[in-house]
Amino acid sequence: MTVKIGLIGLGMIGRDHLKRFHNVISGAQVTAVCDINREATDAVATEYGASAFYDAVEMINSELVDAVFICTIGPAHKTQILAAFTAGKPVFCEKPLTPTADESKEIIDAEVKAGKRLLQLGFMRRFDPGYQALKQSIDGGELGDILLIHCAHRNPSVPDSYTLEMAINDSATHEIDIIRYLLNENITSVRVDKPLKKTSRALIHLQDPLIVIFETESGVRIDDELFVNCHYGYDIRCEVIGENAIVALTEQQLVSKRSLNGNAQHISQSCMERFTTAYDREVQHFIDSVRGGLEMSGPSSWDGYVVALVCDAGLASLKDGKKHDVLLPQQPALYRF
Ligand code: ISE
Repeated sequence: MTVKIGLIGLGMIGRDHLKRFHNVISGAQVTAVCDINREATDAVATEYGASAFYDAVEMINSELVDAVFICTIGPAHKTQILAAFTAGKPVFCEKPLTPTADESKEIIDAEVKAGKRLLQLGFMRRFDPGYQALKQSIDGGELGDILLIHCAHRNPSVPDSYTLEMAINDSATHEIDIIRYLLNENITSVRVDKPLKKTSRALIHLQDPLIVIFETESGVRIDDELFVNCHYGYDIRCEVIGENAIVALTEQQLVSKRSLNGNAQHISQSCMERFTTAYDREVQHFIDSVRGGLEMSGPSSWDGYVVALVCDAGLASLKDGKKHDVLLPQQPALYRF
Protein backbone atom coordinates (compact mmCIF):
# COMPACT_ATOMS: atom_id res chain seq x y z
CA MET A 1 0.00 0.00 0.00
CA THR A 2 1.26 3.47 -0.86
CA VAL A 3 0.12 6.08 1.64
CA LYS A 4 -1.29 9.19 -0.03
CA ILE A 5 0.10 12.19 1.82
CA GLY A 6 -1.42 15.66 1.94
CA LEU A 7 1.30 18.09 2.98
CA ILE A 8 0.32 21.51 4.34
CA GLY A 9 2.82 24.39 4.55
CA LEU A 10 5.46 24.94 1.89
CA GLY A 11 8.02 26.84 3.93
CA MET A 12 11.56 25.65 4.59
CA ILE A 13 10.74 22.50 6.57
CA GLY A 14 7.74 21.64 4.35
CA ARG A 15 9.91 21.68 1.25
CA ASP A 16 12.62 19.71 3.02
CA HIS A 17 10.07 17.00 3.86
CA LEU A 18 8.74 17.07 0.29
CA LYS A 19 12.20 16.25 -1.03
CA ARG A 20 12.51 13.55 1.62
CA PHE A 21 9.24 11.93 0.50
CA HIS A 22 10.46 12.07 -3.08
CA ASN A 23 14.00 10.75 -2.53
CA VAL A 24 14.17 8.75 0.69
CA ILE A 25 10.86 7.56 2.13
CA SER A 26 9.33 4.30 1.01
CA GLY A 27 5.63 3.45 0.94
CA ALA A 28 4.30 6.99 0.55
CA GLN A 29 3.61 9.58 -2.11
CA VAL A 30 2.72 13.23 -1.68
CA THR A 31 -0.50 13.43 -3.67
CA ALA A 32 -1.62 16.88 -2.49
CA VAL A 33 0.11 20.04 -1.32
CA CYS A 34 -1.47 23.06 0.31
CA ASP A 35 -0.34 26.58 1.17
CA ILE A 36 -2.03 29.97 1.34
CA ASN A 37 0.53 31.21 -1.19
CA ARG A 38 -1.19 30.10 -4.41
CA GLU A 39 1.72 30.75 -6.73
CA ALA A 40 4.12 28.71 -4.61
CA THR A 41 1.58 25.91 -4.25
CA ASP A 42 0.99 25.70 -8.00
CA ALA A 43 4.71 25.61 -8.72
CA VAL A 44 5.40 22.88 -6.15
CA ALA A 45 2.34 20.87 -7.23
CA THR A 46 3.55 20.89 -10.83
CA GLU A 47 7.11 19.98 -9.83
CA TYR A 48 6.00 16.98 -7.73
CA GLY A 49 2.95 15.88 -9.72
CA ALA A 50 0.62 16.59 -6.78
CA SER A 51 -2.77 18.33 -6.63
CA ALA A 52 -2.77 21.93 -5.40
CA PHE A 53 -5.02 23.08 -2.54
CA TYR A 54 -5.16 26.50 -0.92
CA ASP A 55 -7.50 25.55 1.91
CA ALA A 56 -6.12 23.08 4.45
CA VAL A 57 -9.45 21.67 5.64
CA GLU A 58 -10.57 21.03 2.07
CA MET A 59 -7.36 19.14 1.41
CA ILE A 60 -7.63 17.15 4.65
CA ASN A 61 -11.14 16.00 3.67
CA SER A 62 -10.16 15.14 0.11
CA GLU A 63 -10.15 11.52 -1.04
CA LEU A 64 -6.71 12.19 -2.50
CA VAL A 65 -5.32 12.11 1.03
CA ASP A 66 -4.92 9.15 3.45
CA ALA A 67 -2.69 10.93 5.99
CA VAL A 68 -1.98 14.57 6.83
CA PHE A 69 1.48 16.10 7.15
CA ILE A 70 1.45 19.51 8.87
CA CYS A 71 4.39 21.87 8.30
CA THR A 72 2.61 25.19 8.83
CA ILE A 73 3.39 27.76 11.52
CA GLY A 74 2.30 26.91 15.09
CA PRO A 75 -0.83 29.11 15.23
CA ALA A 76 -2.33 27.17 12.28
CA HIS A 77 -1.85 23.72 13.85
CA LYS A 78 -4.91 23.38 16.10
CA THR A 79 -7.55 23.77 13.36
CA GLN A 80 -5.67 21.48 11.00
CA ILE A 81 -5.08 18.76 13.60
CA LEU A 82 -8.69 18.79 14.77
CA ALA A 83 -9.92 18.62 11.16
CA ALA A 84 -7.71 15.58 10.54
CA PHE A 85 -9.00 13.92 13.74
CA THR A 86 -12.59 14.54 12.61
CA ALA A 87 -11.80 13.03 9.21
CA GLY A 88 -10.23 10.03 11.02
CA LYS A 89 -6.90 10.56 9.24
CA PRO A 90 -3.52 10.03 10.93
CA VAL A 91 -1.48 13.20 11.40
CA PHE A 92 2.18 14.08 11.51
CA CYS A 93 2.61 17.59 12.92
CA GLU A 94 5.80 19.62 13.08
CA LYS A 95 6.56 21.12 16.50
CA PRO A 96 5.15 22.97 18.38
CA LEU A 97 1.90 21.06 18.82
CA THR A 98 0.30 24.49 19.38
CA PRO A 99 1.75 27.78 20.62
CA THR A 100 -0.18 27.65 23.94
CA ALA A 101 -0.80 24.90 26.47
CA ASP A 102 -4.55 25.67 26.48
CA GLU A 103 -4.83 24.89 22.77
CA SER A 104 -2.76 21.72 23.23
CA LYS A 105 -5.23 20.64 25.92
CA GLU A 106 -8.05 20.83 23.33
CA ILE A 107 -6.09 18.43 21.15
CA ILE A 108 -5.53 16.06 24.06
CA ASP A 109 -9.27 16.10 24.82
CA ALA A 110 -10.17 15.34 21.19
CA GLU A 111 -7.64 12.50 20.91
CA VAL A 112 -8.69 10.97 24.23
CA LYS A 113 -12.30 11.12 23.01
CA ALA A 114 -11.28 9.32 19.82
CA GLY A 115 -9.85 6.60 22.10
CA LYS A 116 -6.58 6.10 20.21
CA ARG A 117 -3.43 7.98 19.31
CA LEU A 118 -3.85 9.70 15.95
CA LEU A 119 -0.83 12.00 15.95
CA GLN A 120 2.96 11.83 15.81
CA LEU A 121 4.69 15.06 16.77
CA GLY A 122 7.85 16.26 15.02
CA PHE A 123 10.35 16.14 17.86
CA MET A 124 12.91 14.63 15.52
CA ARG A 125 15.78 14.49 18.00
CA ARG A 126 14.30 11.31 19.49
CA PHE A 127 15.18 9.60 16.19
CA ASP A 128 18.78 10.88 16.13
CA PRO A 129 21.37 8.06 16.46
CA GLY A 130 23.43 10.18 18.91
CA TYR A 131 20.58 10.89 21.29
CA GLN A 132 19.43 7.27 21.02
CA ALA A 133 22.91 6.10 22.05
CA LEU A 134 22.83 8.50 25.02
CA LYS A 135 19.48 7.06 26.05
CA GLN A 136 20.79 3.51 25.74
CA SER A 137 23.70 4.34 28.08
CA ILE A 138 21.37 5.96 30.60
CA ASP A 139 18.77 3.16 30.47
CA GLY A 140 21.52 0.53 30.64
CA GLY A 141 22.51 1.86 34.06
CA GLU A 142 26.25 2.31 33.34
CA LEU A 143 26.17 5.95 34.46
CA GLY A 144 24.62 5.20 37.82
CA ASP A 145 22.49 7.96 39.24
CA ILE A 146 22.24 10.91 36.84
CA LEU A 147 23.22 14.19 38.49
CA LEU A 148 23.52 16.87 35.82
CA ILE A 149 23.06 17.46 32.10
CA HIS A 150 24.82 20.22 30.14
CA CYS A 151 23.12 21.18 26.87
CA ALA A 152 23.97 23.74 24.24
CA HIS A 153 21.65 24.78 21.41
CA ARG A 154 23.58 26.94 18.96
CA ASN A 155 22.20 28.27 15.69
CA PRO A 156 24.48 30.23 13.33
CA SER A 157 21.87 33.00 13.10
CA VAL A 158 18.13 33.58 13.26
CA PRO A 159 15.81 35.63 11.03
CA ASP A 160 14.68 39.14 12.02
CA SER A 161 11.26 37.71 12.86
CA TYR A 162 12.76 35.66 15.75
CA THR A 163 11.55 37.07 19.06
CA LEU A 164 13.04 36.85 22.56
CA GLU A 165 10.27 34.41 23.55
CA MET A 166 11.15 32.08 20.67
CA ALA A 167 14.39 31.17 22.42
CA ILE A 168 12.09 29.32 24.83
CA ASN A 169 9.04 28.25 22.81
CA ASP A 170 10.73 27.62 19.47
CA SER A 171 14.31 26.58 20.27
CA ALA A 172 14.50 25.26 23.87
CA THR A 173 11.40 23.13 23.13
CA HIS A 174 13.78 20.56 21.66
CA GLU A 175 15.81 20.28 24.87
CA ILE A 176 12.64 20.21 26.98
CA ASP A 177 11.39 17.23 25.00
CA ILE A 178 14.70 15.39 24.80
CA ILE A 179 15.39 15.73 28.54
CA ARG A 180 12.08 13.99 29.30
CA TYR A 181 12.85 11.34 26.69
CA LEU A 182 16.39 10.71 27.99
CA LEU A 183 15.48 10.63 31.67
CA ASN A 184 11.95 9.18 31.58
CA GLU A 185 10.85 11.84 34.01
CA ASN A 186 9.24 15.24 33.98
CA ILE A 187 10.64 18.71 34.42
CA THR A 188 9.43 20.32 37.64
CA SER A 189 10.88 23.84 37.44
CA VAL A 190 12.42 26.33 35.04
CA ARG A 191 14.55 29.43 35.55
CA VAL A 192 15.88 31.64 32.77
CA ASP A 193 19.14 33.50 33.37
CA LYS A 194 20.01 36.51 31.28
CA PRO A 195 23.80 36.83 31.21
CA LEU A 196 25.11 40.41 31.52
CA LYS A 197 26.84 40.22 28.17
CA LYS A 198 25.25 39.54 24.79
CA THR A 199 26.68 38.97 21.35
CA SER A 200 26.96 42.02 19.12
CA ARG A 201 25.52 39.86 16.33
CA ALA A 202 22.07 39.60 17.96
CA LEU A 203 19.33 42.03 17.03
CA ILE A 204 18.64 44.65 19.68
CA HIS A 205 15.43 42.98 20.94
CA LEU A 206 17.19 39.70 21.67
CA GLN A 207 19.13 38.57 24.72
CA ASP A 208 21.60 36.14 23.21
CA PRO A 209 22.92 33.88 24.68
CA LEU A 210 20.45 32.85 27.38
CA ILE A 211 20.90 30.14 29.99
CA VAL A 212 17.91 28.07 31.05
CA ILE A 213 18.04 25.91 34.16
CA PHE A 214 15.65 22.98 34.48
CA GLU A 215 15.10 20.62 37.40
CA THR A 216 13.42 17.22 37.16
CA GLU A 217 11.32 15.08 39.50
CA SER A 218 14.36 13.18 40.81
CA GLY A 219 16.41 16.38 41.16
CA VAL A 220 18.57 16.24 38.01
CA ARG A 221 19.74 19.78 37.19
CA ILE A 222 20.07 20.71 33.53
CA ASP A 223 21.65 23.83 32.09
CA ASP A 224 20.84 24.76 28.53
CA GLU A 225 22.85 27.39 26.66
CA LEU A 226 20.69 28.95 23.96
CA PHE A 227 22.97 30.85 21.61
CA VAL A 228 21.06 31.48 18.40
CA ASN A 229 23.53 33.84 16.73
CA CYS A 230 26.66 31.85 17.45
CA HIS A 231 27.90 32.57 13.92
CA TYR A 232 30.02 29.47 13.30
CA GLY A 233 27.44 26.72 12.76
CA TYR A 234 24.48 24.67 13.94
CA ASP A 235 25.92 22.98 17.01
CA ILE A 236 23.92 20.83 19.40
CA ARG A 237 25.71 19.53 22.50
CA CYS A 238 24.55 17.27 25.28
CA GLU A 239 26.65 15.87 28.11
CA VAL A 240 25.06 13.66 30.75
CA ILE A 241 26.87 13.49 34.08
CA GLY A 242 26.29 10.33 36.11
CA GLU A 243 27.94 9.32 39.36
CA ASN A 244 29.85 6.51 37.61
CA ALA A 245 30.41 7.86 34.10
CA ILE A 246 29.77 10.71 31.71
CA VAL A 247 28.32 10.33 28.20
CA ALA A 248 28.15 13.04 25.56
CA LEU A 249 27.11 13.57 21.95
CA THR A 250 30.20 13.52 19.74
CA GLU A 251 31.00 15.42 16.58
CA GLN A 252 28.63 14.24 13.89
CA GLN A 253 31.01 13.96 10.96
CA LEU A 254 32.43 10.61 9.90
CA VAL A 255 35.75 12.01 8.66
CA SER A 256 38.10 14.84 9.52
CA LYS A 257 40.46 16.57 7.09
CA ARG A 258 44.18 17.06 7.76
CA SER A 259 45.87 19.67 5.58
CA LEU A 260 48.22 22.66 5.72
CA ASN A 261 45.40 24.40 7.58
CA GLY A 262 45.46 21.82 10.36
CA ASN A 263 42.92 19.21 11.38
CA ALA A 264 39.36 20.17 10.45
CA GLN A 265 35.86 18.79 10.71
CA HIS A 266 32.88 20.22 8.91
CA ILE A 267 30.24 21.74 11.22
CA SER A 268 26.59 21.55 10.14
CA GLN A 269 24.96 24.84 9.22
CA SER A 270 21.30 24.07 9.80
CA CYS A 271 18.98 21.73 11.68
CA MET A 272 18.07 20.12 8.36
CA GLU A 273 21.71 19.22 7.80
CA ARG A 274 22.51 18.22 11.41
CA PHE A 275 19.39 16.09 11.86
CA THR A 276 18.95 14.63 8.34
CA THR A 277 18.99 11.06 9.61
CA ALA A 278 16.61 11.89 12.44
CA TYR A 279 14.13 13.53 10.04
CA ASP A 280 14.34 10.59 7.62
CA ARG A 281 13.71 8.13 10.42
CA GLU A 282 10.82 10.01 12.05
CA VAL A 283 8.99 10.33 8.74
CA GLN A 284 9.57 6.67 7.83
CA HIS A 285 8.34 5.73 11.31
CA PHE A 286 5.12 7.67 10.69
CA ILE A 287 4.58 6.07 7.28
CA ASP A 288 5.29 2.57 8.63
CA SER A 289 2.69 3.11 11.38
CA VAL A 290 0.10 4.26 8.85
CA ARG A 291 0.83 1.40 6.44
CA GLY A 292 0.71 -1.13 9.24
CA GLY A 293 -2.67 0.20 10.35
CA LEU A 294 -1.04 0.82 13.72
CA GLU A 295 -1.87 3.37 16.37
CA MET A 296 0.51 6.35 16.15
CA SER A 297 3.65 6.11 18.31
CA GLY A 298 6.76 8.21 18.93
CA PRO A 299 6.42 11.76 20.29
CA SER A 300 2.77 12.31 21.17
CA SER A 301 0.25 15.12 21.64
CA TRP A 302 0.81 14.64 25.36
CA ASP A 303 4.54 15.30 24.89
CA GLY A 304 3.60 18.47 22.98
CA TYR A 305 1.23 19.54 25.75
CA VAL A 306 3.81 18.98 28.50
CA VAL A 307 6.44 20.88 26.52
CA ALA A 308 3.97 23.77 26.13
CA LEU A 309 3.40 23.81 29.91
CA VAL A 310 7.15 23.90 30.57
CA CYS A 311 7.48 26.70 28.01
CA ASP A 312 4.78 28.70 29.81
CA ALA A 313 6.84 28.46 33.02
CA GLY A 314 9.95 29.42 31.04
CA LEU A 315 8.25 32.46 29.52
CA ALA A 316 7.14 33.59 32.99
CA SER A 317 10.74 33.25 34.18
CA LEU A 318 12.01 35.13 31.15
CA LYS A 319 9.96 38.06 32.42
CA ASP A 320 10.81 38.02 36.13
CA GLY A 321 14.02 35.96 36.32
CA LYS A 322 12.52 33.77 39.05
CA LYS A 323 12.28 30.02 39.25
CA HIS A 324 8.83 28.81 38.15
CA ASP A 325 7.36 25.42 39.03
CA VAL A 326 5.70 23.30 36.36
CA LEU A 327 2.43 21.75 37.46
CA LEU A 328 1.38 18.83 35.31
CA PRO A 329 -2.15 17.45 35.17
CA GLN A 330 -2.77 13.71 35.42
CA GLN A 331 -1.55 11.89 32.30
CA PRO A 332 -4.46 10.16 30.51
CA ALA A 333 -4.12 6.37 30.15
CA LEU A 334 -3.99 6.76 26.35
CA TYR A 335 -0.46 8.16 26.59
CA ARG A 336 0.94 5.64 29.10
CA PHE A 337 2.96 2.76 27.75
C1 ISE B 1 13.73 26.07 14.77
O1 ISE B 1 12.33 26.32 14.74
C2 ISE B 1 13.97 24.63 14.99
O2 ISE B 1 13.10 23.85 15.27
C3 ISE B 1 15.40 24.26 15.05
O3 ISE B 1 15.58 22.88 15.21
C4 ISE B 1 16.03 25.01 16.19
O4 ISE B 1 17.40 24.71 16.29
C5 ISE B 1 15.87 26.53 16.01
O5 ISE B 1 16.44 27.19 17.10
C6 ISE B 1 14.40 26.87 15.90
O6 ISE B 1 14.26 28.26 15.66
